[in-house]
Amino acid sequence: MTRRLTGFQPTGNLHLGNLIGAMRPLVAAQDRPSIAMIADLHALTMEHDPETVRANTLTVATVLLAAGVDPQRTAIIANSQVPEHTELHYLLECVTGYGEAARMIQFKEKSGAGGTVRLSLLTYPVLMAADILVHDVDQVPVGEDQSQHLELARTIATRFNARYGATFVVPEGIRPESAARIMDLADPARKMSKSAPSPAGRIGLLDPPETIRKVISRAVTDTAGVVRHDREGQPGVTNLLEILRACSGREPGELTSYGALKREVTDAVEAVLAPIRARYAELSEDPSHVREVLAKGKASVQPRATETVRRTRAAIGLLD
Ligand code: AQP
Repeated sequence: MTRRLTGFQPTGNLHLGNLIGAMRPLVAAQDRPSIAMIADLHALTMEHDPETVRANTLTVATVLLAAGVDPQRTAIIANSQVPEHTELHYLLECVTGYGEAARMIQFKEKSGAGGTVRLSLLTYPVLMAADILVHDVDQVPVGEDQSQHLELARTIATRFNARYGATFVVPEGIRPESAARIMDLADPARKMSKSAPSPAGRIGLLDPPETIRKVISRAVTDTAGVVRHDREGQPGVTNLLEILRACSGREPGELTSYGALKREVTDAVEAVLAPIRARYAELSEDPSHVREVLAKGKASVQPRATETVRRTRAAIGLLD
């Protein structure tokens, strides 16, 4: 059976895009072996506050549980807690070219933003390759922005296998059918993102209803005055329609005004987020539970990860 890995960076508050694009497809596919990985090591590639990263890691794990990820079926792990990720990272660096890493669009964008560029930002895609390959995963749901990194993981795996013998499963990138790309409500040309400078276009999964209502009511639309699906011509309205479809599970009926559309979207989003918020509040009463879930996730994936690293060390020429 196929094995999947879905990653989440603990770089800020999870939002509706993360839920619709990644968490719900993960929950829907829990009949197959899956890993939900919190990439806390990746959160160290940019300027960060240690306490914030630690707190965010626990928050992401709690939100995953609140959104329906079942730890009995899906291993929830933090990549920093499974040291095989970092060990494999180094071994994979030894088969990756500097030019390959420096060519990554995300590296160019983030390193061009000014300030000190951490070496880990350059090698981030190699760590991502290790995150995937260490678990013998064969399917990785990825958004467009990560497809170049997945391609590099495939290249590294294929090259290693060719040079040192069959060692890695070569993973395939998939786009789950149910995953829509949710755009920023204030700037529908950009995707909704944790790290957008302004929260005006983002619906946080734990935002109170009043904030959600305000953000949706101020969502950018257009002057056409017609509610229709037209990604090119009416990106804001189209984004609202896609959110409505994703949250209500049905096609919207006849909507005659943007006001009516926004009210429907607000109700549909609230119906999806209210139970997640409630479950999150319950889970937060016992923080040790989340720690236990992470420890259990680690224990369940570690035997396979240890075996992959053993295989890799042997193939590349290290002593056992
Ligand atoms: N707007 C989005 N619509 C649909 N899916 C999305 N994902 C992210 N944004 C959207 C998917 O969520 C998963 C986790 O994303 P991530 O934590 O790895 O970070 P990201 O892809 O870089 O998302 P963010 O929220 O924009 O984070 P920052 O701002 O920190 O870069 C992934 O499966 C992603 O595709």
